[in-house]
Amino acid sequence: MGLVLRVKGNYVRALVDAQVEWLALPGRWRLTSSGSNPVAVGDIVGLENAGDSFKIVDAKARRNNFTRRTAGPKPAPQIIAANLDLVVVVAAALAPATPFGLIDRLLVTAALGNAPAALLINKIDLVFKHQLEMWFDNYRCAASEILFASALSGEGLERLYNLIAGKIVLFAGASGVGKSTLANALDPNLHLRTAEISSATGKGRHTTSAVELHPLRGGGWLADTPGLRGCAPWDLNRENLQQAFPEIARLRQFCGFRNCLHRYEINCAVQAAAGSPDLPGERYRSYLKLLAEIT
Ligand SMILES: Nc1nc2c(ncn2[C@@H]2O[C@H](COP(=O)(O)OP(=O)(O)O)[C@@H](O)[C@H]2O)c(=O)[nH]1
Ligand SMILES: [Mg+2]
Ligand SMILES: [Zn+2]
Repeated sequence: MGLVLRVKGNYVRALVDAQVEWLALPGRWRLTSSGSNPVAVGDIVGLENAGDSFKIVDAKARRNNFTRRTAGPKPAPQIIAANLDLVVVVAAALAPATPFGLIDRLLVTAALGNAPAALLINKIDLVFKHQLEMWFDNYRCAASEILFASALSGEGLERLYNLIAGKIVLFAGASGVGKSTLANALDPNLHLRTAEISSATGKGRHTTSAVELHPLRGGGWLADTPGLRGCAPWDLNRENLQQAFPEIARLRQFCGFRNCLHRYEINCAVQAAAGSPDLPGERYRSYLKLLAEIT
């Protein structure tokens, strides 16, 4: 068996018996009419001996996945990674501050793929402590864990390290939030490329080209993703969207109508709670936006 660390064209880099090998994809996997990737980072592939190398014969069913929908007229699932112990949605407190909407999209994508998610607010060295409260107020119910850190000052890194040690972890977030800098701070052996924020646009530049699992000192694997500027969750529908918002999943049982979508229906417990600590206004707005995108 092999753990897929990286996918490049018709080849994968895989960990086989504690060795890293490049393996060719089976011919029948190369052409998929759906446009979906047949093998993803984090997949476990079955192998056969083939001379001095190995041949991929199959792939184990995925335990979970982090999959977005490609843009364009023929949307297809783009599996960014699979079999994750944790998705860390990385956001920046400033420079540039990550919009709530993108964080919510990433959290929903993780939930739809059945992957556990935590939220990490990086660059806290750039703001005052009291400015962090809004993140906590907004995401208290939404993420299993909210961490605050600074890759520059080192604050919060120990807690992050303890959370991800020994796990297969994906850092998901926009470019420029500090994913690569955080990874390097956690493990100085990684030497991932980092970028200055463009002074012209205030946005991060693309430096990470492909998703790749890197070994962490002390055990575990960390995938640093290319910046996800947008993220349309794959396979979103009216039912799983409500499940992906824990606040709404909890409140909906009190709505007057069983199939209430919490927009303008009467006797709606969700609308009634919107703006309260049970359902922060920004979270409710994200729900409505995502709901409007479902056709
Ligand atoms: N002030 C501050 N800057 C940071 C922090 N983490 C990363 N940066 C800077 O943010 C920029 C983008 O970082 P990078 O790791 O390339 O972001 P990525 O695109 O998410 O991988 C770089 O200039 C980093 O030095 C932090 O905690 N505090
Ligand atoms: Mg990066
Ligand atoms: Zn309702």
